[in-house]
Amino acid sequence: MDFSNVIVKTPGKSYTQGLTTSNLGTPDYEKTLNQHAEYVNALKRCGVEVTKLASSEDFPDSTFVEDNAVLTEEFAVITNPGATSRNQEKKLMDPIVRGFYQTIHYIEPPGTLDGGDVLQAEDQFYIGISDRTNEAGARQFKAIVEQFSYQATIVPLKTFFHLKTGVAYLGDNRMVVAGEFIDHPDFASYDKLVISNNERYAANCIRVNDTVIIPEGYPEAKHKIEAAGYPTIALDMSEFQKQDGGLSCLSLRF
Ligand code: CIR
Repeated sequence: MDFSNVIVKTPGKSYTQGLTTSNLGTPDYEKTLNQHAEYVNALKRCGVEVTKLASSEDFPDSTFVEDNAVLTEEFAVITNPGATSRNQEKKLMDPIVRGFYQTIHYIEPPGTLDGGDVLQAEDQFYIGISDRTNEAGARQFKAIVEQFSYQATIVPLKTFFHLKTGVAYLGDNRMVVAGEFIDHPDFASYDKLVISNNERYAANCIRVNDTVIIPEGYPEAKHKIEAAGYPTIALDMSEFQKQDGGLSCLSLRF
């Protein structure tokens, strides 16, 4: 989980009109910008170089850059995002990723794939099939990573929005799991930190170098992650949670 770079994107004013299923209300734009700035500060404290992209008003959800690409040590994949209003975000991300990578693969229609449905644990990928990622997209992604000697397992989702809404890899063979992933056979071989249902939003956390960044307000999750030996930084994520977003969605880490 060693990263030297991250890409983030400032939320535009249109962010408040983005996609959501949460019923938590409309985000406050000023508060959103402040929470995003705190997120960037936290990443810097973890020792990464931050590339900050300017906002794009045409794409209300484009601050959730994770869905546009999957970045590994050797290659990048530009996704084909599954939501119509988000699909062309990939065109904006492509030239940015080209600045960092020579080997770039693309998910092609009819395949769709959101980066939020891809979890990497060492040389193993998990690919969720969701409302955003279809089987054709998942199979394309699997074929790409297998060319580079990675393994990939396709995981059809039952209730979570994206795969990483409910599971995070912390390194050291350790997974943070919630909901349908707690007893999922695909994650049976990991040491699991189980997040209870009332704290399940905290399952979307990110390890960046030595630190685990977690959402603020989930004491049980914080305690379990710290007891496992990881220092944490807790961030107020209220305005991102309102748009179904979490900590992983807001950055590409590589
Ligand atoms: C969307 O519906 O696409 C955004 N409102 C939220 C995307 C969250 N991304 C993620 O979980 N990777």
